[in-house]
Amino acid sequence: MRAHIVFSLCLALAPAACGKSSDQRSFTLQGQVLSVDSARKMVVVKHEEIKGFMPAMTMPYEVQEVGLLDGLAPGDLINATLVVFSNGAHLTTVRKVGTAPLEKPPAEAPNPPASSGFELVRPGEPIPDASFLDQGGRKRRFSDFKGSPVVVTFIYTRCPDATFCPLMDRHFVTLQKTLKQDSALSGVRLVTVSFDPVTDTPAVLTGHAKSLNADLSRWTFLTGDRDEVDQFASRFGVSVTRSLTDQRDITHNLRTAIVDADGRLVKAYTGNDWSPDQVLADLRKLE
Ligand SMILES: [Cu+2]
Repeated sequence: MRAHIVFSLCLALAPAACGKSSDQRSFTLQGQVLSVDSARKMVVVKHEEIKGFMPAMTMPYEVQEVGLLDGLAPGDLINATLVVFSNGAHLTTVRKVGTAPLEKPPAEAPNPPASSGFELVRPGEPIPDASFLDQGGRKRRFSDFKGSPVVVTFIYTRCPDATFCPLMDRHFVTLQKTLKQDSALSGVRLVTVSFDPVTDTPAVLTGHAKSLNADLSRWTFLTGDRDEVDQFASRFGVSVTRSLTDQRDITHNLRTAIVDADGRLVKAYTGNDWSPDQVLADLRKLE
């Protein structure tokens, strides 16, 4: 959260210097490479606890330069530098220190598509299913939305930075308005997923929906089991880290995505610089 605020100030004052801000935080990340995706500058790492920052987990990480992935292969053990800034994180150094057998070689994995469960979904691929609770406390599965195109975003209601989660909310308010007026888009659903289930209970989400004048016949707010939400969100490229001492102290990036009526990813927007008009134009191309 602190990082959010620093980043916004920094954007306003000195955009060019932003990347070099001394307020960004660096951590040493040690782990094993599970997969490498040079086209997207991504590497999935199963890593140890990062003291004071995040527990051990498996997650996709972006690298600062694609060259950092040269020669890396699944199974490699690495020491890397993770730099966390407001709208995400990336690896700035990657050093191979060994190799070890992968726990589950892809060939023996139980599911033929052989994913670690955390790999990014690409356009055209089906969105994984997950179960949630909606703002009314009802059990919902993401697959329940099949049959309608969905615009989905990830937020938490306590986000203090007006250019992050609250901006996603405002964009969705704008989308809701147009979707209502444009009969060609009347079937489109909006889904906002909270990655802060500790705070964002169904009751809190109901209040949040009210404050946004959300039309609940079109716009659904979801919360759920933290790990399940995290895993679902990570498939869209969302990374969420919570302070070890306070689960509500959250650092996160942003992803907003269009999912078609068959439940396949159409497009994912990164960060906070997409506009409702862009999303509407992409929705109109669907049919
Ligand atoms: Cu936020």
